[in-house]
Amino acid sequence: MSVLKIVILFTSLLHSLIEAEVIYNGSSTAKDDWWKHTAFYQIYPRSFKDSDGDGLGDLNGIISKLQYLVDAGITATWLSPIFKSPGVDAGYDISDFRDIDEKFGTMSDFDRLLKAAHDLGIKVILDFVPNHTSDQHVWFQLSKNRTKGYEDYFIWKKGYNSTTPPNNWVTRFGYSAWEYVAERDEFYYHQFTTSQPDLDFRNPKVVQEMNDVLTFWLDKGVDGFRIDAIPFIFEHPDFKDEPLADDYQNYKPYEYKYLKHIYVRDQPESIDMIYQWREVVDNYQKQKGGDTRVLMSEAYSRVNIIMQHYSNGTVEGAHFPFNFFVVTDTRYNSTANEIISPIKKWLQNMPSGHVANWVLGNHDRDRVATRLGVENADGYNMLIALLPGVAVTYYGEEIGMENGAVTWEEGQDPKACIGPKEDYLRTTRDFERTPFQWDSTVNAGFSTANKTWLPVSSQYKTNNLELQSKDGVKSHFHVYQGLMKLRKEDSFVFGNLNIEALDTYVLAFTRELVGNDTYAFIFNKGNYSSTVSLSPFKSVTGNVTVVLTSSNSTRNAGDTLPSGRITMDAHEAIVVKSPSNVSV
Ligand SMILES: *[C@@H]1O[C@H](CO)[C@@H](O)[C@H](O)[C@H]1NC(C)=O
Ligand SMILES: *[C@@H]1O[C@H](CO)[C@@H](O)[C@H](O)[C@H]1NC(C)=O
Ligand SMILES: *[C@@H]1O[C@H](CO)[C@@H](O)[C@H](O)[C@H]1NC(C)=O
Ligand SMILES: *[C@@H]1O[C@H](CO)[C@@H](O)[C@H](O)[C@H]1NC(C)=O
Ligand SMILES: *[C@@H]1O[C@H](CO)[C@@H](O)[C@H](O)[C@H]1NC(C)=O
Ligand SMILES: *[C@@H]1O[C@H](CO)[C@@H](O)[C@H](O)[C@H]1NC(C)=O
Ligand SMILES: *[C@@H]1O[C@H](CO)[C@@H](O)[C@H](O)[C@H]1NC(C)=O
Ligand SMILES: *[C@@H]1O[C@H](CO)[C@@H](O)[C@H](O)[C@H]1NC(C)=O
Ligand SMILES: *[C@@H]1O[C@H](CO)[C@@H](O)[C@H](O)[C@H]1NC(C)=O
Ligand SMILES: *[C@@H]1O[C@H](CO)[C@@H](O)[C@H](O)[C@H]1NC(C)=O
Ligand SMILES: CC(=O)N[C@H]1CO[C@H](CO)[C@@H](O)[C@@H]1O
Repeated sequence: MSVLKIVILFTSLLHSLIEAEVIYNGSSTAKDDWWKHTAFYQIYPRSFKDSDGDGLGDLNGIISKLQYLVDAGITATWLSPIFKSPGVDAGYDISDFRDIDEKFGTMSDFDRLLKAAHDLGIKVILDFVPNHTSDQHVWFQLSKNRTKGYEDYFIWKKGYNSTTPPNNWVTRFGYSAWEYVAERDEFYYHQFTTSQPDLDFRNPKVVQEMNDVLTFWLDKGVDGFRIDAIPFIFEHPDFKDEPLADDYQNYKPYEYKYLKHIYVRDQPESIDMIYQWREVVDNYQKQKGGDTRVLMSEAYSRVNIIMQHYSNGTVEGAHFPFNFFVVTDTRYNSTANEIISPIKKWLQNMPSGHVANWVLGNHDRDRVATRLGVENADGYNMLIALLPGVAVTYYGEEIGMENGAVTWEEGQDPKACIGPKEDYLRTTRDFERTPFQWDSTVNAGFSTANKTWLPVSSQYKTNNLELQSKDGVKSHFHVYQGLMKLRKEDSFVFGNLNIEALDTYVLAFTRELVGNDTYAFIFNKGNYSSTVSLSPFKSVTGNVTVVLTSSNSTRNAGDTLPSGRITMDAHEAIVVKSPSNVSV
């Protein structure tokens, strides 16, 4: 026997002694409210479907594709901003919170969208962007010339003189966060571009205005809000200079990372604002009835701060804050344990009685297939769909879309276009915002325009929905459809979670529920095959039956495998089931 074989034997012996840890006890309330086990699908309206041939996606385009969401198995969608905006920051610079931008359509288009979606059983969540307005917003115009009542809607501050701002704060995109306005002989604060002045949430009138905005859309019938950029809502009231970052030497003085952001991020008042918004939606439901209007909050903060978004023990906040830890803490070559670690981090820190959620991609991150490998795309879709709680899909992930190619000249993202050309490739978010690849026709079926707002990925001829939808083909899309069905099984809704690394790059978990089949998910994200045993999961014994596989797997649903010895090909992911075991 070779040394290698002995080592393997020893390792598998060791494994059979290990018992996978229960890291989440299933919740009996997991389905008592519509949002608790829903898969939310993020539509980036600019890039979903163009109905009028101008090269930019629009509301009528979305309406024309609602049936697609139904076919995919999706029951809730959230739309990135569609509000009136000069479009300096892809719609995150809003000039009227109560109107639809004409680029996307009209208010009556929106009303039709909402009705059509509801008729198909799809809930609609809107983006709520409280941290700032566009400088074109009438509130800013009125504040700029000190119209009575509006003087303090924004953060105005005297500088040392007209060229030296009140302090050293810089924007998220780099350079001073203060802009001088001669009319007031004051600077206004802007965390993002100069055309996005920050609202002053210490002014109760601003709080009321924004509550009224929420009520406006609730009256229209929307099902909730995704609240953008929570950490940036408040700044410290003393306006002191921020200190240098610990690793400031690595950055240029105008860059965001040059400073340690102790005064402009994660001020405790930001969390209270979430509690206050929760009250608005809860009171609305109490008065008007209907289903829960859900709040999902966006923040990249430390785990103890994020968990306060849910609740502080007495007051409830967001129904869930987006869980970005699996995104931020993993890389292409992460080991199984390195993926398990952020999963545990969330579940073990989440206040009891709350609902987890799993996110891998969005409009600010490289595409999952690009970042984590197209060969692992199915495995990752399976991972987030089968963990307990809410799953979030960014449009295109269900077909394994990769980053598009966009040149500096074609670029649209202000975060990158504002900076030097040589930094564009590193900083732009345009790559993950290219149009959805519907089919093999011109512009991937996205638009009939000669030029689309961002170029369609050249991969569309080989990777598009039409190809992946064909009967009988193994495809990312068919895997996704299978997942949306599978996650409705009681074991995935109510079951416990046991998770374990079975080899350096092989991650596995089970979902177990008394009286129901136990399901095991096994994902070999590594680039070599590996033989593993499910023995750490004590409710899995004997032979197991394959129920779903990644598209490149050579196995098929219905295949039988011995649970003690399963050889997983490189990048293969499978779901198997083991007959119900009453002793769980
Ligand atoms: C799950 O429940 C069991 C039995 O009540 C308990 O011993 C265990 O600590 C719980 N685990 C978690 C992660 O809550
Ligand atoms: C201030 O600006 C608003 C909006 O541009 C304008 O309607 C108003 O007349 C201005 N007021 C004064 C006093 O200039
Ligand atoms: C503004 O103040 C700075 C620093 O005190 C000084 O260097 C600069 O010359 C002043 N500019 C004007 C226009 O007074
Ligand atoms: C939770 O937040 C609310 C609203 O800010 C506050 O009144 C309450 O004291 C807080 N509770 C705890 C335990 O911190
Ligand atoms: C296999 O993966 C390892 C670790 O992720 C990496 O270092 C190695 O280059 C990969 N080999 C191939 C052939 O891709
Ligand atoms: C993983 O990838 C990163 C960057 O892609 C690289 O720096 C690191 O050395 C790799 N680690 C392994 C174990 O291959
Ligand atoms: C599937 O396998 C084929 C053949 O090995 C390979 O060319 C292709 O890139 C793989 N696709 C994915 C998504 O892994
Ligand atoms: C698209 O290009 C063709 C050929 O250059 C031109 O005839 C047509 O007018 C263009 N259409 C639009 C909408 O610009
Ligand atoms: C599966 O679990 C659910 C929820 O606990 C239970 O209602 C159902 O009876 C179980 N199914 C079987 C076959 O026991
Ligand atoms: C497991 O499957 C193998 C091959 O299909 C079969 O020979 C064996 O009897 C099965 N074992 C059990 C316990 O069902
Ligand atoms: C929290 C938040 O609102 N974030 C947004 C603030 O504005 C910038 C620029 O418009 C967006 O990129 C952020 O997503």
